[in-house]
Amino acid sequence: MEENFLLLFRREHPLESSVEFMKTWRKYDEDHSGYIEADELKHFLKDLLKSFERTVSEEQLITYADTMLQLFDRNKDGKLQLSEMAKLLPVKENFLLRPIFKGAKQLTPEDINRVFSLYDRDGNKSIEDEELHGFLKDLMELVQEDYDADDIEEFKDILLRECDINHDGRIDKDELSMVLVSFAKASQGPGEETEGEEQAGEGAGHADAAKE
Ligand SMILES: [Ca+2]
Ligand SMILES: [Ca+2]
Ligand SMILES: [Ca+2]
Ligand SMILES: [Ca+2]
Repeated sequence: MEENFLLLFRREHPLESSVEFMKTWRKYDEDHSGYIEADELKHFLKDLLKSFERTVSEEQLITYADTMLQLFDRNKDGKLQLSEMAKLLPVKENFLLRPIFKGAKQLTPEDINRVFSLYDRDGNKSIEDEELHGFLKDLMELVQEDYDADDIEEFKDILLRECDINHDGRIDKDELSMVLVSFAKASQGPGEETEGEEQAGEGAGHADAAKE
């Protein structure tokens, strides 16, 4: 039965990384609505089956798309958001879930290099477009289970505002290193060395006065 084939496929052929996932997402969200609607899901399933030399009738495809929606459309709005599609099309590994990122003080330059090359798939020394979206998706998955395309965009704005030092809309290695270090710090939770940001800037006039 093709439905079973499709479900098996997910388990046996996970995508290499979230970068590939975001490429696939962009390809099949044909109207850029931020969701995979039933029609788009049909195209995805059709191509998937075709890549295994299986051709199916239009009617069958509609049935499969329907089944997949029933299984993965958790909030029942009739379309797949990013986090729902991520369940249908899993990736091998979320690199950021590796233990080194959990309370890691000791992120080495090698760790940073490794993470960087995992996301910089085209090797042009920066993380951009789908690479950046893949990175954001992995980060997002660490903090919340349900998320959609808007969440990723919002998150992207925040990340770039904080970490895109040279304002080119991409993340280079130094910038990534900043993200990872601050992220590792945050996931350590409160404890040693909380650098409290105590009312910085308030009453700047006093500073001069205090300085004899
Ligand atoms: Ca769409
Ligand atoms: Ca949904
Ligand atoms: Ca790149
Ligand atoms: Ca940059």
